[in-house]
Amino acid sequence: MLIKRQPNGVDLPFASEITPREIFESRRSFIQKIAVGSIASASLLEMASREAFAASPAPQKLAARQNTSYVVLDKQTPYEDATTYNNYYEFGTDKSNPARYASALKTRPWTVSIEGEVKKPMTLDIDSLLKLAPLEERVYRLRCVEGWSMVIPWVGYSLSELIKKVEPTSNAKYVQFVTELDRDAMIGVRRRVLDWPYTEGLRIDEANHPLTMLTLGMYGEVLPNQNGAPVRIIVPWKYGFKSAKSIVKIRFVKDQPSTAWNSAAPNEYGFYSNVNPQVNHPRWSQASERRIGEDGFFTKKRPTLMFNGYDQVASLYSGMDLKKYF
Ligand SMILES: Nc1nc2c(c(=O)[nH]1)N[C@H]1C(S)=C(S)[C@@H](COP(=O)(O)O)O[C@H]1N2
Ligand SMILES: [Mo]
Repeated sequence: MLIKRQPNGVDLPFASEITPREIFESRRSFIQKIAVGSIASASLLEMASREAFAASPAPQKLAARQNTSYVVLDKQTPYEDATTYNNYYEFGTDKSNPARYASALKTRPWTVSIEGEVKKPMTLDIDSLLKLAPLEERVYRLRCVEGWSMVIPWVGYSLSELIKKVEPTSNAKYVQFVTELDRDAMIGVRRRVLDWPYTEGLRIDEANHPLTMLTLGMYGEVLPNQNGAPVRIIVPWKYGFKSAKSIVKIRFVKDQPSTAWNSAAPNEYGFYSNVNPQVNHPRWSQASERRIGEDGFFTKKRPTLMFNGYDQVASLYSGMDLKKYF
């Protein structure tokens, strides 16, 4: 078996050799399997049991009242799919990598600093963020630019609740989200796939739209690390990459901020990145999508909806050519 020796001295098998499903099997059956010898090496056995513990900590409940104004009626994506098929490039570019490696990230203590064009800059820890506004459950569609989507019950509140506390100045035209960069915990940042730390941005009216959610949990529990613990943003009418994970800084700025994907490939990923079936990605169509968890060989793709079906945001873009501002 191929073992990659990590600089921190931990042996990691190549990602492709253990499937995400195995990680989420109960610790008992996982360890039983090791006992019957399907994984032979002693150091790997130790590593695997350690990882099995780390990957399934006791889930921490997060009570929230469902806000029925923000619930799509599509069938919810099974928890296992939503937590094992992820994009979080700081932990590797394979969909199964974040579930395997993100447990290395320490999500407490954690602070988010809110700065720039605001009258009241502040630094808030996670407990303060949990208390800042009543927690709501909202069931949102999220569509990745790659052509797949999920339906997830998120826990949090409108980002506007936080924005009004810091009192943006009249110069605050945009908001930039800067995410965590932990070179020890994040094995994916050893390769310069993107400019680290991962950054994203919104126009101030997009950030203030009630749909835009400061998110601390999902499925009634705190966010799993692979889904962006301890705090992320969810912008359901935009492609998934706008929904930055593990945020440490929110900057209010005058000019359109740089964002990781836009800097990496400006012709493929625009600043706006509204879900739009009429604007194809240069390398593929955006007209349809596959819903994770319900895809089989004969499953038909779903048509992709303008703004991912969130028509209430259309007025934010009236008068804009959305082919130009893609
Ligand atoms: N920090 C960070 N945030 C990120 C990403 C990332 O690589 N790093 N990937 C984005 C992409 S491309 C998608 S589709 C969503 C996926 O969120 P999910 O794994 O919770 O479904 O997270 C987004 N947020
Ligand atoms: Mo994505």
